[in-house]
Amino acid sequence: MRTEILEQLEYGLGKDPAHAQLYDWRMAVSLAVRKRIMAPWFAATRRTYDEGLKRVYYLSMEFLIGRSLEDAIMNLGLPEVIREACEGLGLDLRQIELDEPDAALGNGGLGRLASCYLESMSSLGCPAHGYGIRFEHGLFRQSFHEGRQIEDPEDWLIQRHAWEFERPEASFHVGFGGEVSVRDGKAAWTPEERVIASAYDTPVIGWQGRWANTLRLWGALPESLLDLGSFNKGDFVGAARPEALARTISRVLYPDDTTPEGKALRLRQEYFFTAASLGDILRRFRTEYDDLRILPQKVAIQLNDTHPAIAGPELVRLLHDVNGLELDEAIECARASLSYTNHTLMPEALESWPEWLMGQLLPRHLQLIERIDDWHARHKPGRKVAIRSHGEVGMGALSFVMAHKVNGVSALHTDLMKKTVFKDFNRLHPGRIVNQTNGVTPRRWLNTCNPGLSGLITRAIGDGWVGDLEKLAGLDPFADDPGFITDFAAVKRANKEALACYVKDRIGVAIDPAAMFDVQIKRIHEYKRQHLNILQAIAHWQAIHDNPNGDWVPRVRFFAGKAAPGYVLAKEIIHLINAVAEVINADPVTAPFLKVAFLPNYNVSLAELMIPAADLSEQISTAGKEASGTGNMKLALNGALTIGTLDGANVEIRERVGEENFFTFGLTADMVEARRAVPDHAAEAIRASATLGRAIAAIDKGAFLSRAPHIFRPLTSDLKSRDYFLVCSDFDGYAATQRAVDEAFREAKGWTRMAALNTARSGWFSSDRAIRGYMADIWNVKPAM
Ligand code: F58
Repeated sequence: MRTEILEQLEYGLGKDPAHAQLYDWRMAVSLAVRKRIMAPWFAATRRTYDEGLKRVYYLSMEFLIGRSLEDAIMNLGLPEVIREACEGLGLDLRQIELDEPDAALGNGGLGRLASCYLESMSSLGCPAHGYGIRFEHGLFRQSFHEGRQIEDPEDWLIQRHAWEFERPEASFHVGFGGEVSVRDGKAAWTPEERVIASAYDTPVIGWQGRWANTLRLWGALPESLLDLGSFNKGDFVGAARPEALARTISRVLYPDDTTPEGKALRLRQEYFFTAASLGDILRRFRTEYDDLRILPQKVAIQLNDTHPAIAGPELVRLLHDVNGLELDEAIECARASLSYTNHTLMPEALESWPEWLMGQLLPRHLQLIERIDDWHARHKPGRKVAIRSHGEVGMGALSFVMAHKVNGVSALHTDLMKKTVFKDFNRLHPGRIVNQTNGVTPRRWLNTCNPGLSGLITRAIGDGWVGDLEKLAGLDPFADDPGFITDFAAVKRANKEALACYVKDRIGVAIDPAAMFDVQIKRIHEYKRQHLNILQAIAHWQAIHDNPNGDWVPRVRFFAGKAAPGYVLAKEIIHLINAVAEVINADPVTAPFLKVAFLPNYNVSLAELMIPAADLSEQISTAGKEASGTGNMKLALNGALTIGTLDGANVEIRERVGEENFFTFGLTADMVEARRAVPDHAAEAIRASATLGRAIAAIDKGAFLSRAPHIFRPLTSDLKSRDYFLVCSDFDGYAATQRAVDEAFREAKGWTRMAALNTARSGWFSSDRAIRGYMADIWNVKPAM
């Protein structure tokens, strides 16, 4: 391995070892590791062809990958070999691993789920491709200036990406605009404009290196790089226009779509990667089979949310317009191949496109959507559901109609889907909606990120759990083994010390690793209610002040997460948390008992540091709003206890870990609507809770930003009036439950026992289990291993 690394450095990168920098060594090590992936990768592809195996295609606008080197080393079983080789070369492997930038081609849970699922498909030997966009700039970099969020562009591709293979030979022309004409009774679309989708492949190696699938990301290029006419006239900027326009499509993840230009770009991105992926899927299919009607027997295409929903009409176009299948046959064939995962019930997040925009960019698709609506109405006459209505194309409805299975991501979410957004569709198509509760890969989210706990588990029950997480159940009896509990607590303590060092280093706040580490890490959103958490922190701080000699349980309240750049209230929540943190962290009276730390730039790598160090996991969304959550699973798996509402997968986590090992509070999904209907529910809740009233009053009086007390007014007045997410109504229940958490934490042994039981009973939340569910219930695919 040492020779291999040197060879990569010298001959692959052209670098003299005497002058190599950390980046060069990281590239050399990565390329040496990557080489070991080639044999299983080729073998998997060959087997899939040789045995005519059915393939899964996972279409996702987002893949939140994080770093890859450590994951690859672990899955290939190479940690010892690489460590020794690095030592022999005088290199620190950890330092090399940490030098890798995160690939952050996603916003949050949805994108991270896609990455966990790709890893599980490889680990299980499910023949699959992931398809997405190779964004040049991933999710923005977050920093704070005077407590406010600042966004800077992220530039992970400034350095060479070690894991990808450019495939200029695999490219597709993707059209936009233009006209539809009828020739010989057949519709033909002549786009006005075309861009090239060019492929970049990354192998995804599974556990124990036995199988590897491909993540194929598309980059956008112009058909012609330069407008030579303009160039020769001296208009150099104009000459580069075609290139700039085309490349914009794969430039930035989820651009601001509040402007008409932004909205059109998003639709272009969606069609761009969907069309290229379907083109590629049919090309591959045609190398093996002639009859497109057997497509559903050989191909399962999963739509990760509605972002690739245009796949429905695009596949119909390819089958009907281009390949001559009858329209009904084309629709049936497409439907039998497609399935759709819904990740949200929030009406504002359900995509729809104005017909005029779709007609402009994708005229043939708009026509086909009308035909699909007609076809649907013919099959279900007299029903009022339609994809097109009020001048808009509903992408949820389109996905539903064009999928043979539609799934939710937790039991509660699936149930609510049937009762709310897809109520009418569900009545028309009973049985189409199924549930697949989310899962997370145990390789990254326990084995790799928490080596201390992994080692302890392996010493207790062997190492089979990494490939079969339900084996963690074998830990249950160890929860009553004092030696195991002592070791479990020692591992947690060491992880907390590591995080404490990072916090001191990064934001200069000194924290005590003996304190309870209370973490809320996720996107900042009103429904996730970070403001409920900080309000209770304020109340807690005030209570300590009232009685500084009280027997308080020391706590550090951690926050991390990004707000969408255009989401004003979410950014205000960040500002408030930072302002509160500044005051509390500077208060000598409360210092022994309370600190608040908002860590900037939350990403996969920071999650890998925070999750193993957490004692308490905050999962406090308004019931009915969080589709599932996956951070909740990662935290429970790593031995954090949850304080949570009965929302998303919290419900299933609680069922499995036991309600006595879970802190539940708050309105249930059934109660939420009724509560919202109570006139002045917020004012009533504030009147009933002196603690809450006092906390809000402190914000209003400028206790946290004396120079500009009005700054948080929009937030507090919303809380006092509309309070759509019922922060006030849930406050007292939350505060009381936090006191119960404190009491439990005092009993260190009892707490660790509960933590260990959370780990032991979280095995079901593996993405391997989830993927087996998709394979059996949706894709009809058998594992190749
Ligand atoms: C998340 N959705 C859900 N959307 O909120 C979460 O409950 C669930 O666990 C997770 O999906 C996986 O199923 C989510 O992350 C997004 O990131 C959107 C992507 C498109 C732009 C707007 C955000």
